[in-house]
Amino acid sequence: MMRLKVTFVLFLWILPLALANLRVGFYRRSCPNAESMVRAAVRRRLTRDKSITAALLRMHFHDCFVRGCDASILIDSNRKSSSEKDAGPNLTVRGFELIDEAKKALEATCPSKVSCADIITLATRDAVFLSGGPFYFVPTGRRDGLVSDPDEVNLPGPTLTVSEAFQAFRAKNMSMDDMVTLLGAHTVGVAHCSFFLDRITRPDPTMDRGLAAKLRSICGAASGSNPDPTAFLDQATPFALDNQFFKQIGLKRGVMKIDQELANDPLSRRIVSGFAANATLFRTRFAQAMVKMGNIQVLVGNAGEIRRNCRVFNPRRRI
Ligand code: HEM
Ligand SMILES: *[C@@H]1O[C@H](CO)[C@@H](O)[C@H](O)[C@H]1NC(C)=O
Ligand SMILES: *[C@@H]1O[C@H](CO)[C@@H](O)[C@H](O)[C@H]1NC(C)=O
Ligand SMILES: CC(=O)N[C@H]1CO[C@H](CO)[C@@H](O)[C@@H]1O
Repeated sequence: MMRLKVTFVLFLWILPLALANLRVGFYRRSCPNAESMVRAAVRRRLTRDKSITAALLRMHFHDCFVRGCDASILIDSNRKSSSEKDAGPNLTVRGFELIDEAKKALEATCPSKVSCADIITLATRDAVFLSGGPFYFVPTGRRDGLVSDPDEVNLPGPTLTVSEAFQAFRAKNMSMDDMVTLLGAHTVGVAHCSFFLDRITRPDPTMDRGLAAKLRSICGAASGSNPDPTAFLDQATPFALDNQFFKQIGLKRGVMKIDQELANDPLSRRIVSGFAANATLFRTRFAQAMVKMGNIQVLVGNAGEIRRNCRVFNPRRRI
């Protein structure tokens, strides 16, 4: 009797913990091909659009930093209510069609099983690997959120100092090392001139002169049809997930202020030089930090829902 009671109490205590955790291979039984189907969609897109890796990384970051990794970023606004997509910093998040494509394939094979939040996480993992970055196992089992509110979007901006930017990361239990590592995602992709114009319109001693001249020419070509041109964030290998970003900022070739600050600020510069000197170290840490970011405030168990269409909440069931 005593034994039974102890086991029972132990069981009650362990059960919520087990449910509350993501785990690698969550869909092994419910949808065995889930991960390979997501990978196929990413691979197809990458063959014609190398920029999708950057799009997914940014989407994943913006998703996880608003209300946790719950696919709130995917909700379309409608006449009745606006969503995160309407908030300023969303501006240029892209790649939504790729998530739709993967979701469509998954719904055809295993309806209502695989969350949109997990699709973002898996697609980002695959794009990172297919762009030369590390492969890592990602825990899955996230559920999709029921809220997407533009007023909750409060992401760090590119003109912050390192310590200001760190407030946003610390609020998510991420360390300075995690933040510097994750900003290494700026080794792929682009920024619009409006995000760094202040650094090239007046002399900025923290920027390499050659880069400043190049950026002035890119941004000076703005026109009616292209009012806000873009420049690569990594001047050396803009489509490769490598440690070049850290080498470039060491040469004053950071495009946005926050990027350059990482190399200059005593809070972060040793981490930067460590990554610049050791590509393996960056790969290892990047994989770890991505998994950690993907675990921020996730919904699990019976919380939230598995959206059927990533852009809209499921219709409420009538009781
Ligand atoms: C302090 C933190 C961060 C700030 C202030 C920041 C800011 C920005 C800004 C302003 C852009 C340019 C957007 C545009 O012009 O379209 C950008 C691009 C990008 N960001 Fe960040 N970011 C931060 C952290 C991160 C993190 C943690 C990741 C992912 C792990 C990330 C991934 C990217 C990528 C891949 C791009 C290129 C997007 C593209 O080419 O479409 N960023 N970021
Ligand atoms: C950060 O960790 C603390 C202590 O473990 C916890 O209470 C809090 O909910 C965590 N915050 C996030 C955003 O995960
Ligand atoms: C680079 O980092 C890896 C991974 O942490 C480590 O094992 C290795 O010793 C480092 N190499 C050098 C030259 O410091
Ligand atoms: C992708 C997307 O939906 N972007 C939106 C971001 O917010 C602006 C401003 O509200 C909208 O015009 C964009 O359509």
